[in-house]
Parts: sequence; structure tokens; C-alpha cells
Amino acid sequence: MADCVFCKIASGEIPSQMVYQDDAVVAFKDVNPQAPIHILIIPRQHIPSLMDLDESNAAIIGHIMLVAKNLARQFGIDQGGFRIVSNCGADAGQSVDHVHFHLLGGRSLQWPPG
Ligand code: DGP
Repeated sequence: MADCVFCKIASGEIPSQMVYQDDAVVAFKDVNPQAPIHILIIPRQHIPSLMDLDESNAAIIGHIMLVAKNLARQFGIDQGGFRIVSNCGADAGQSVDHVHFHLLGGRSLQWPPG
């Protein structure tokens, strides 16, 4: 989508610290990290939010979870633990309308989140 910042990151139009990419997904470091490890994992396909997913997107979401698991191992947070978060909508604080999953780790994470 032309005016989507994450589509532009996926295409390389906007630079990022990319840590993984394949035909379907891209993962890059969050510009405003909330933990020592804070990576965003997105589908290349522009899907605005979790509420826009349907059965046709089931495989990509499963794939993103496997990419997250592999990145957790690669960045050394698999043993200590980590969290995967997808903010959906205004009350959750979603600020970019391209579905994304935060991979957070490297410190003790509080629960419940704010
Ligand atoms: P959310 O609040 O869940 O929509 O998270 C959006 C995240 O995206 C937020 O943590 C900051 C990050 N972000 C926004 N713009 C950019 C960007 O241009 N580059 C990178 N690396 N991250 C961005």
C-alpha cells in the first residue's frame, strides 16, 4: 500500500535494521525499543490489523510464529523467555495499520501489561 510505512520497510524503500526476510515476511528492529530485544515481524502483504485476517491468511500467521521462535533462539532469548504482542485497534495502542507482531525479550516483562 502506497502510504504504509511498513510496506515501505518491506520493499526497502525505508531503511531498517532487518534481521530476517523471506518471500512472505520481514522482521526488523523496532525504532523505539521497549526491551533489549524488540523485533517487529510483519507479512509483506498489506493487512491492516488482526481484525482483517481471514482463513486465507492462516498460513502466514502460523509462519510468523515460527519465524518468531527462530528469532528468539537467534537473539538468545529462548531460554530466559520472551513475549509476542500484536496491538489491535486504538485501545491497544496500534499506531501502524499494517498487522505486526512485537517480539520482546532480554529483560523481565511485567504482567499485566499497561
Ligand atoms: P504498534 O504501537 O503496536 O502499532 O507498534 C508500532 C511500532 O512500530 C512501534 O513500536 C514503533 C515502530 N515503528 C514505527 N515506525 C517505524 C519505522 O519507520 N521503523 C521502525 N524500525 N519501526 C517503526
